[in-house]
Amino acid sequence: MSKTYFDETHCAIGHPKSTFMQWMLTIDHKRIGIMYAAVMFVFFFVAVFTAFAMRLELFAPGGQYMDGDTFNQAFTLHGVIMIFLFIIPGIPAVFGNIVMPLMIGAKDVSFPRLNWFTFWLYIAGCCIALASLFIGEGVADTGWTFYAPYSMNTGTNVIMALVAAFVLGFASILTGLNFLVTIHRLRAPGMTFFKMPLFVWGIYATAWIQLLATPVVGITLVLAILEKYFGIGIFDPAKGGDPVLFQHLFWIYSHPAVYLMILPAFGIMSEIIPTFSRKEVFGYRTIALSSASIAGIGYLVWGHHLYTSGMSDIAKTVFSFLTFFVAIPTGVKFYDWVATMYQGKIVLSTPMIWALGTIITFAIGGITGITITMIGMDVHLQDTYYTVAHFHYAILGGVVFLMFAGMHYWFPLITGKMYNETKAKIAFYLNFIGFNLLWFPMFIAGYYGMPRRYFDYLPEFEIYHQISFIGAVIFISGLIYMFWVFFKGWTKGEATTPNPWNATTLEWHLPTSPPPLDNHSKVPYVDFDPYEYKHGEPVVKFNYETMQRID
Ligand code: HEM
Ligand SMILES: [Cu+2]
Repeated sequence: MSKTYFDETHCAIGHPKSTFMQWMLTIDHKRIGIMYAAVMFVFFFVAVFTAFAMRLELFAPGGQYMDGDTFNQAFTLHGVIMIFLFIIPGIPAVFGNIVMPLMIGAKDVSFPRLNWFTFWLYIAGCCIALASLFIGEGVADTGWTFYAPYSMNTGTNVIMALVAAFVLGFASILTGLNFLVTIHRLRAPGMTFFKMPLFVWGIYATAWIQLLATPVVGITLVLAILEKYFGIGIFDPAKGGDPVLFQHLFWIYSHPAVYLMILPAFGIMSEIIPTFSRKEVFGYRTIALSSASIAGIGYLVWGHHLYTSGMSDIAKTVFSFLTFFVAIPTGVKFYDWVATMYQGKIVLSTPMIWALGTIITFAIGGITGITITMIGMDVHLQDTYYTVAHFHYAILGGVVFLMFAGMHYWFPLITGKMYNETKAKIAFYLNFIGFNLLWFPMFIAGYYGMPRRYFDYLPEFEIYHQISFIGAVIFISGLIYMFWVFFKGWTKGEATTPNPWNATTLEWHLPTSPPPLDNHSKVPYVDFDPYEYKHGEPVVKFNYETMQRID
């Protein structure tokens, strides 16, 4: 058995003997991706824990065991962790790192040392965020959007949270830069842009957003810090500033950031659907180009977050109009996925049922998004639980679910082992049922006027919160169970072959599973499309040692 990337690694400094230091200093893209995953999921569970604390408080009207101030801190902590520490780095940091270079036949990313530095910058950002819990007057209570003027006036430790977000933003920019250069420079010979796997397209479109949009939020956060310390009067109306300006600057980044989360997730969907339909993907070019156009349109629609903040009617109308356009390329992708499955040899393995489930949940998230794109509807639904349900359907039922789909899909590649299929499916159904029970009632509660960010409510909303609570218990059990199944699979699972799914893209044509340190034994020559199937069988076959085609 030849050595895998678990046995040996390249390090940023020297050749440490201890395994621990080898991991700390590793510049191998696969190991760095695993490190990101480990840290991110720890934070994910911390945020799930604060969410559960909120659901427990909301179980009945009136205060149960926390006061309003604590509740404000709980949802801020939940939102900041989920958004800045977990889902923005999310799929690019984990699967962009682990599989993107493998998919284009590269030995690593273009700048492996920068990749190492970026990971530690991310850790630094996380540490600053954590420190804000213990230093000063407690966690920020502003919500994850840090809206002025409240964030300028509250006594809580907003500054540190802003600095953390700034550092994390830097890490995001550097990741994007590294991936852009990698995709441009390190593709295997013969692999033109339109021969790249669709996940690589997703990462590519995302990387541009990371590079071009993140600096805007960086500057905004710096302005907020200056305002708070020196009172320079940018956002504070008492000093001639404009609080709505903060919202504009904030959403100019944060709306594209939503696509930064979802585009790589769509990329995962576009890998799984053809693999488990054993069919060439339908409309390859339209999927690829729709990622690019979503990334572009995403810059023009931030105003839909400000319908109720005071904007001219013309501005509102234009933003509403433009927002609808995002639905077009998104719809194109959905139709392409469904058309890919049509007359395919569908295999219902766990990654595929996650993908199919996500088509449902993300569609609900997307369609309810369209409803609040309409100005009149939004005036009614803004800051209600309808909106909370909408974004949880989109982010949790879209991005996070597809991340889970990807974890099942690439699990054999990363670990060389297989999880228990039946148990993994049970975990899926727990998650799927729990999730819908958790969030669907909130559309109704929000529609009837249950406001968000409130720790108390009128008795008529009780039933929705109670159903939601039961959903949360099932969902969180499902999450824990799923990670348990992964853990068991990794430690005790059966060994797999390099290509257990009969997939066609390059990351499945490695000499060993898990992959060796330097990935493919030879640089492959790519004179084929990414998803070539004939009669349900992959067309291109490789000799994994020489990387020569043998079909
Ligand atoms: C176990 C699953 C989850 C539960 C039970 C949950 C629950 C909640 C609750 C109760 C709120 C407060 C709503 C309000 O009063 O306005 C909330 C807010 C929020 N959640 Fe989640 N959530 C979960 C997962 C996620 C995930 C995966 C993300 C994103 C990756 C996320 C992002 C957010 C954001 C951004 C807010 C708004 C925070 C704010 O208003 O500042 N949540 N969630
Ligand atoms: Cu938006």
